[in-house]
Amino acid sequence: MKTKNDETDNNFIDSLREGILYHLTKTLGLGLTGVTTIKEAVHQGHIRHIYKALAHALRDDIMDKWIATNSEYREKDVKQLCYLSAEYLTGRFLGNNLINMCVKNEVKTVLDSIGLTLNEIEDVEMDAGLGNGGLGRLAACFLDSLATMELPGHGYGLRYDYGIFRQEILDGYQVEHPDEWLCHGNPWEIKREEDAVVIRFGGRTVREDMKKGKCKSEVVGCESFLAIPFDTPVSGYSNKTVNTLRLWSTSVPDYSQFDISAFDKGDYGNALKDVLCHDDLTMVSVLYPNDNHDPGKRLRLKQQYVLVSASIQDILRKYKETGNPIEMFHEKRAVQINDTHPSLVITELMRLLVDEEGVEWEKAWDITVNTCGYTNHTVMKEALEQWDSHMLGELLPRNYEIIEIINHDHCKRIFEKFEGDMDKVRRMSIIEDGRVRMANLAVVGSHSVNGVAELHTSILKNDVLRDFYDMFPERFNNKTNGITQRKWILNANPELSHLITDKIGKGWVTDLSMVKELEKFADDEAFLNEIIEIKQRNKKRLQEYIYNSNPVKSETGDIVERVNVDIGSIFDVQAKRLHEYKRQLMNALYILMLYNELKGNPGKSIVPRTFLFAAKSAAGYDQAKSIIKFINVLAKVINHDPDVNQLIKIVFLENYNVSLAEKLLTAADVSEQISTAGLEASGTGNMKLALNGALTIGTMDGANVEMSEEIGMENMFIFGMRTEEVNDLNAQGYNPADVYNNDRDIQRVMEQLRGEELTNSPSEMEVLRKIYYSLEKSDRFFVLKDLRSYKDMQEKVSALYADRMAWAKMVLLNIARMGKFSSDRTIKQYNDDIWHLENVAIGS
Ligand code: 26W
Repeated sequence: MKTKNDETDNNFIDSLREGILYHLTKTLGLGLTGVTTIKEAVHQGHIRHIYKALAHALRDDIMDKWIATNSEYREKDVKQLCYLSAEYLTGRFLGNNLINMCVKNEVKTVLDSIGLTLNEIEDVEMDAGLGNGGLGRLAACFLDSLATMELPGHGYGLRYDYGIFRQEILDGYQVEHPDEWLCHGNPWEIKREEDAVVIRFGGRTVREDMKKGKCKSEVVGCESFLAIPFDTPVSGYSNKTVNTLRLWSTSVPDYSQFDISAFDKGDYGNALKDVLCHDDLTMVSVLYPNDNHDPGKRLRLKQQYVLVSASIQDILRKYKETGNPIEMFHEKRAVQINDTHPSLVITELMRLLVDEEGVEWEKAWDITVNTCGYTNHTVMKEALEQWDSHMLGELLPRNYEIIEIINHDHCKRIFEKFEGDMDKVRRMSIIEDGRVRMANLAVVGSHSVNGVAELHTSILKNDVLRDFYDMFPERFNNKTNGITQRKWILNANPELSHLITDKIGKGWVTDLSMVKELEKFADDEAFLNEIIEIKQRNKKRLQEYIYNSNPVKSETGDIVERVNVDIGSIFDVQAKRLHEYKRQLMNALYILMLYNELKGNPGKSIVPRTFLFAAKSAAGYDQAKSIIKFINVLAKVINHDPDVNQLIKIVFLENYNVSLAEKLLTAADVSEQISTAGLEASGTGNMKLALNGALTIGTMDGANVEMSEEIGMENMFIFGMRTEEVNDLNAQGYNPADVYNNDRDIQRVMEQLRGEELTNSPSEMEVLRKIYYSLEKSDRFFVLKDLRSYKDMQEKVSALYADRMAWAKMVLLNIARMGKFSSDRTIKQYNDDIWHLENVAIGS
């Protein structure tokens, strides 16, 4: 197939048709059933086949560039980045590829000629949901930026057979179903059995001399099996670079055996036990659905080791093929550790260098530290990974031994540097109290440690990792997150993309700072009207989606009602994982206050609002699940109350994933970024929403702080306690009763949680009470404390929305000032400060 090179390319259209027909009849075998044309396939309803044939045809086109990219990296012997991440939340691949290959119009033309729309075909593809939330989606944005910026950077991860669970909302409760994303095959990946590697668990170490561990050792009596890689191409935007996402698989699952009821209870261990006959085979089977919470499960450790061991063996093998000496490894390869999940790469690289390559310990340590960089994504204590020492020692005896040696040297250095400060030694030790602290290992074994927003990095330096900052100040740096504008505007919001390009040209697609030029239209009413109209059309599409695809369902899954939302109302969106620190509960309590106010003042007129929630809760996170149920109880009450339901409505969108995000975020007027200050490392949904023309109501947390610096405080709705105030209150001791005893409206809301006013169902009352007690007892995340200032700020939001032009102007200023938040900028900073890769323009 020819490569597309100019605006609308008729040659490309012809060869695309040929390619689709070839794959339909031959690769997919429809020819055997008598199909000879694409139209026949359509008439017979083979839509999935059309999707797959299209994917294969595009892949053929990608393949030449992929081969060229690989061979050029080899020939030029350039430094390459290996991004290690346990999660990649890529979503669908078709859209990414159409955008980056610049062939969307051509594909539409072909589909149009056979009576299909691109949407129909796109909807066939299952999301690749190999991640929980922000961290996984960031990894996907980074891959897009690396390829677009022509940097040699590849992703390594795990090919989970089941990605993040599919969420259903039944009678207001979250129910989890296994995500069988591979059940119809995956046309984008290529299995590479020839690159399989052996992974070993268990056994015991023996060594050549008895000197404690620093010499060549061998593990005997272990259990071995294979990890097999699957490669997916990652195309850059409008260039010839195609990098690789390599995902490791260890199993062939049997879908029929999956125990869904155990899964529903959040009991992953049991749900998985019967899926596969052999424990080893389960290793890479299911993504752990926890975000910011680490239950320290053995299976998860095994998964992490598969990722780490398979990847670094692969990296080392390919490196050795270049003929470069092992001492130069860190000059030719960089490894970035995405949170601590892949941090065992440090000990695994040490093991391979010392035991397999015969490198002397101190030299190996030098190479390892210079190769690795660590990115922290959370300050939540319950998310910081710690493994039980016995478990780690039993599962990975040599790696554990290596940790002990690293820790011994490390503690000795602390003792020397800080003149015998044993408290400091204890705080910084990698092994303490029978646990291995992975963040400590990651910092000690990396030459770079970064947070993901300025505020987050300063909290790492001054608080969470303070001792480490004292010891290694030169290692710490900030890399504020970003998002790829190709996925989040160009693909998700085509109309807005056209408008921007019409006004300022298409340079913004690869240089987001150019959106600044839109500022000059801030008083251009015609332009502002166009922005409003595009938003209205996006809202209309979401309204249809809600009506058709997001009905309210009973416990048994029967449709109870369809919800019609008013596109004249403010679309107020909070879309992110459900976590107490993100404070979906504060949003819900505000809605209850608003409801009370409207009930108490019949005839009161407000700007109508639709409150849209989308969130998955970890399967075993009870409090989060209660909050989902509470939101849905409120929805039931409010949506059915004729006194208010013309003014406010609540919709909980089930199964939030990347594809739904594209529909939801582009239709939002208001973006809820209301975490307790100091706890959201960065946030990236905040950026997606602002770029798509939603105004932010938020706290001074994560990247909101930098957004407010760029956009201007006056163009956002910032409220609530600042990080220092949260810290002070925590130090003083916070009593939530002080808040509700002094605020009648909040007191009223507390009474409603405890009483029978909202529901008389015993199970619902139990949920509400649970929430009541969590607030009354500790209110750990200061929901009540910030509630009043949140409500006051929401009133300002409504007032502004009533002034159509003032609102639109602020929207425009938000979009125009978001240039900093492209992942291209983030990747450039990682590269300038940490990786030092050279740009490789393929085929020039
Ligand atoms: C061990 C369980 C576990 C699983 C995932 C612990 C921690 C995580 C992640 C680090 C949680 C996460 O996704 N963090 C988010 O990372 C985003 C990308 O940097 C940030 O924008 C979010 O603020 C942060 O919550």
